[in-house]
Amino acid sequence: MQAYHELLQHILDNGVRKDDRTGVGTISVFGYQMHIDLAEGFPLLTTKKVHYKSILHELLWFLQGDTNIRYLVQNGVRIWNEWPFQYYLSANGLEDRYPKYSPEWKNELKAFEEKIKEDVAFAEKWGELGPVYGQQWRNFGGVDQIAGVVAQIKRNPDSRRHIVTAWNPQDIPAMAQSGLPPCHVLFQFYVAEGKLSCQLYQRSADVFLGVPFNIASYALLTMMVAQVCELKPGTFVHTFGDVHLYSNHIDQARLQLTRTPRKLPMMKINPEVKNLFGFTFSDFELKGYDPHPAIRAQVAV
Ligand code: DHF
Ligand code: TMP
Repeated sequence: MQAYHELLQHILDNGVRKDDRTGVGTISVFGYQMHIDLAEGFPLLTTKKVHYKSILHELLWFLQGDTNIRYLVQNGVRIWNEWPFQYYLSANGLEDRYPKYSPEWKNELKAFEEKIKEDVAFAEKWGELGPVYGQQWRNFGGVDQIAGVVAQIKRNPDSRRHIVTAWNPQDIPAMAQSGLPPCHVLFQFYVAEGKLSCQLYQRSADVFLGVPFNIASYALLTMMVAQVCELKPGTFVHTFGDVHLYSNHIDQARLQLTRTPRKLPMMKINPEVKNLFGFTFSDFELKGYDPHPAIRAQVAV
């Protein structure tokens, strides 16, 4: 995945200093595009170990229309916990007692995760992210965009209207409260020569932590939609708005750039599944993933 390394290097070389909502600070560029050919293997980074099970569970969770972190937490996926946790602290006047990123904050986050796992009522109250991706994909003001786009690809593949949007202006305030307004905002499918391609517009992109997940997630979604529409996977086009490297991820990015990419893994999907909403975790098998070690970094909350 040379394209990802080029993006990291591009930001290091051309990024400008820019403050941001989280207070961490970034170097940032505006506007960038990558083309990833899905025939070359499954685009999971090999220059650091990426927790692909989180990506798969998150995608299945989106497709179910779920917006509560409980399913994720129960399956060992922690990537969405910090935002409802921070909302829980602020709603209960606990922000001063647990300063962001402090050891006490990290301990309390673990306790919060345990409560989400064990206590249904607590999870219903505090584990909800608001009307985020799952809700908008499956029920945007009553419209099931995912079912619609799949039906349309089958019926009229040449259409130029295969669009799904998570950006619902009326719902943005409710998303911002305990979750985040969508970062991967809009995607479009394209069919030509028996192949299904997908382009994503991502308005805001954390290049070190979020982007490796976003690439693999949309590659997988494209493969799944291709299978149920009896097409071959084509290209994933990843288009960015504000793509940034947080100031506390710069050393990690430089370390990653010293590493040589290895052969991409393959994703095997159970060929029997013909309904996009019928996939389960065990229908997927990642083969031949041999990454360099993980590189830890603090996510900006
Ligand atoms: N906020 C910010 N600032 N950056 C993000 O990438 C981000 N992504 C969100 C929600 N809010 C965000 C959802 N996706 C991680 C990866 C993706 C993700 C959230 C977090 C992450 O922390 N990854 C670590 C650990 C993964 C693991 O649990 O194993 C990594 O090293 O990849
Ligand atoms: P923002 O809402 O202020 O733009 O902050 C969102 C941050 O999360 C930003 O750093 C981008 C990052 N992000 C990703 O890179 N990918 C994702 O899938 C998500 C949800 C967030």
